[in-house]
Amino acid sequence: MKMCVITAMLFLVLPGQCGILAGKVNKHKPWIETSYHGVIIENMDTVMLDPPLVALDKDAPVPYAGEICAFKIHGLEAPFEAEVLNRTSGEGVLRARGPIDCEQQKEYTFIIQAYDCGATPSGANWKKSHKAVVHIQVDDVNEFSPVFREPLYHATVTEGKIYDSILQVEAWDQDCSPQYSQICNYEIVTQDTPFAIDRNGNIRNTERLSYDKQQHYKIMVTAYDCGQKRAMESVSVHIDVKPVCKPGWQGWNKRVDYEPGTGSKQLFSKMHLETCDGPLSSVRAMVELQTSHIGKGCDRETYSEKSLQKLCGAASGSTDLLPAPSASTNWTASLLTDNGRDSDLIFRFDGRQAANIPEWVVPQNLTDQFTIATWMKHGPSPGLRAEKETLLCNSDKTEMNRHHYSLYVHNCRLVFLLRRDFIQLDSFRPAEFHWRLEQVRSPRGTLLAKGNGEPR
Ligand SMILES: [Ca+2]
Ligand SMILES: [Ca+2]
Ligand SMILES: [Ca+2]
Repeated sequence: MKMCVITAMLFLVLPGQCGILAGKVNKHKPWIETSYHGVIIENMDTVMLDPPLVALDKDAPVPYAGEICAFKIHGLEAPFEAEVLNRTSGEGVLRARGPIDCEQQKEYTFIIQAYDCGATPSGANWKKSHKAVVHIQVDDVNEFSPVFREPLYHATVTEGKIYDSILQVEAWDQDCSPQYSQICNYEIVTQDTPFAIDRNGNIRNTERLSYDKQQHYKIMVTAYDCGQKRAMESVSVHIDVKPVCKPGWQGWNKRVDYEPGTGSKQLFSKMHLETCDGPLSSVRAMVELQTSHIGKGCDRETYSEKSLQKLCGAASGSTDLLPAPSASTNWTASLLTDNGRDSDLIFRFDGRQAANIPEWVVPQNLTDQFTIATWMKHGPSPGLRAEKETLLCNSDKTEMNRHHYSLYVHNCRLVFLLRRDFIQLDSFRPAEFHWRLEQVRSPRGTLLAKGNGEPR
């Protein structure tokens, strides 16, 4: 009897020699750790478990009873499954049943149990281990790029100021981890702007802005997550520059152009008083009008004769036919004058008197190119309408009946007569230039004529 027991024990420890007997006994349940910690990278299926998934069975190496047949997971919602890799060693693997999305769920906790293969090939009389807790953490993949919260940013700044922050832009990122979802950096994409942005999205100006120089800026800004993924689309930031409020009269121009004879004209129709919301006790305005002479025009009353010639484009080396009277220039001494100063003297001619300019002053023969510049205020004609009013005349010394050249007003025209071959006494070939000028017709107009024209 005692021998039989020993024999039976021998069969148990040597299952290969007596499979039938051994297969009927499954004494021990498998053993696993009490908890596991796993990590899975999102969108992958393999879970890295710590410690590794291994079930031990004290019945080993008895077939079935000492082998591991399954790991079962409890928790319907857990998208994981476990598979036995090696029944004898008890090694297993844990993997995802489908794609794991970190943005959906970052962690999973469930129960796992190991099952041995039972006492027989049919699996009868199997044993299961205790319940172990598995905690899975999903590792993030940087799938998403930053997106700005607003489609457009807008701010207004006052010129001349330096701001610490004009405005703050903000981007966000859909990834599940701080590393891949936090915004680590912002950047201004537009080149050469007077703005800078910090890592929190605060935009500041790097120099004082001038409303007169530029009233509007448009800059593009991008963002990076902490995984260095850049926003797919930059955002537009519009910055308007507002002028500093300057109290005073506004909406008027210093210069007003007025054409003589066009009737009355409102000078400051859009003028208003800007008080910049300051208190106002009384308003006193004084308007002073100055005739500012027409730019580069020939302004007889402001410029000296020399400056005038320059302005009118008269050639250098010109001859002043009506200089102020002096010891050497006495031919203007008897003329009526206004109260002008020496170089600005205005002579008055009434049709009865003239200045005889000495021969040495006047060119006898005008060259191919010459300019005659004259300024006059043409009063009402004292005589008949058809009478010639001569401004300048060079004639024969005797009789004075042949004009070599002459500038005169006749009817409504300014006429210049030129006879180039006056030395030949028998020939008479004058050329006449006629200008129909508005100034000549107007009795009070100002006359300015340059002696360049085509023979009529
Ligand atoms: Ca067992
Ligand atoms: Ca992700
Ligand atoms: Ca990201």
